[in-house]
Amino acid sequence: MPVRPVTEIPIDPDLAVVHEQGWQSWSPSTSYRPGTPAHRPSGDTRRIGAWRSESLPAPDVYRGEGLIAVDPGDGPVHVIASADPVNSVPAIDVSIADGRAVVTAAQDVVVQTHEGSVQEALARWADSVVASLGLAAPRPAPTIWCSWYQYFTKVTEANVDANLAVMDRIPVDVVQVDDGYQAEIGDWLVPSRDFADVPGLFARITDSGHRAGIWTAPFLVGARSRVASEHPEWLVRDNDGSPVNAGHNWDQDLYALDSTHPGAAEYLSTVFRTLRGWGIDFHKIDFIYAGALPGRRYADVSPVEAYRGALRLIRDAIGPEAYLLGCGAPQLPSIGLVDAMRVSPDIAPAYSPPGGDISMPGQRGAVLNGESRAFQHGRFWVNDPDCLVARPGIERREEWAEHVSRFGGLRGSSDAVDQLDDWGLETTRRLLGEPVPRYLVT
Ligand code: 9PG
Repeated sequence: MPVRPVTEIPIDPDLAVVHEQGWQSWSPSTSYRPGTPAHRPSGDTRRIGAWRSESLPAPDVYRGEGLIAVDPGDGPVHVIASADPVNSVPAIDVSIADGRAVVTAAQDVVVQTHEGSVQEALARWADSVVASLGLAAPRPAPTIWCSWYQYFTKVTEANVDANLAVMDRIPVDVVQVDDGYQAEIGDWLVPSRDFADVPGLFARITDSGHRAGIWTAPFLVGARSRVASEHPEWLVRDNDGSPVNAGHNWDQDLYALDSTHPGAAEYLSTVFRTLRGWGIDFHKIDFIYAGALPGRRYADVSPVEAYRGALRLIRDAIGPEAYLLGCGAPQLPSIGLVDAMRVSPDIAPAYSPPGGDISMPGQRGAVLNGESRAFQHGRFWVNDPDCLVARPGIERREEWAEHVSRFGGLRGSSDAVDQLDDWGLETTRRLLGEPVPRYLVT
């Protein structure tokens, strides 16, 4: 669809800001002074894995995915957004020329003007979305312990058991096993070498009085997986017939599962019904941008329709009571379909992300997005700013704890419990026990 002019907003170049909404959890989302370059990916793998796969704007153009805001500096904030933000997420571009912000978009957008800060204006827009969709208030999140930020992919069954034995030191509802229990990306029901009995482990978690949580990346298929070799017909394809590039991680190419293929849909349902049968009722579904990649699918539906259909399928399989956390997730297309949403790149022991790429793990990017997406909390879902990590060795851990306290809807801890010193233990207890406000931006 051709790009069309939307509006031109006169700005004060010294005071104006443009606020970009990124596509998915890890996409940099923040405000820029006109003339300041926006964060952009270093190459194709980063573009696919953390920005949006289709295209990038010219270097001097600001882009919001379905949502952008212009604060002219001397008048109300303009919010420009998709007319149907859950189903259609056009890129909305802003370029600055002759003291004006020139807005263009490829599909229908609406323009709202609101007094107040950019966050307040975005909150008013989000209120209008909530009202038009008739969304119910999000369910409060349980507190969680997550294996990732201590053990990463090296986690073992013994590690989880060891933490379970001392979990009563912190106020945790859900014990969530992250990446590492599975043999391969896509083979969710096949255990890795370091897990002898995955269902048994989840039984021990529930027997200990905790709820059981699990990580999956349900729309990714690793090139090394059984699913990829046994069911090539389940992959989303490019026009030339090759599987679409869903990124690169775990030392392998990644493909996208075509959830509209009946076989793949049945497989997804079986996976999540099986996890439910293991007593799991907290699901962190990750890298789910892969479910909305453009490409050829079995059914003739748009990428966003396919994505929303796949989330509904997962919800049907996990049951209405299970708590669903999206991660690596397209933001606007997830509205109404998840309980909580990761709104930022990962926290990491190092403050600055590798190579300065703000979408990579590091406190800098996590804080940037956590603040920028505060308006979403309590409206679309519960915001997950990523886990608290409070053990010694976490760079600037006091600042991170402060961020989680201010911007954390979902409260998680991701340290080996016995690695926490007095400060770490006290801080973890305090933050997991704090009441979470209904809204972060009113
Ligand atoms: C498990 C992890 C954890 C973590 C998730 C996600 O851009 N990247 O290459 C990228 C890789 C991994 C990543 C985020 C971004 O981490 O956010 O909490 O579950 O997967 O592999």
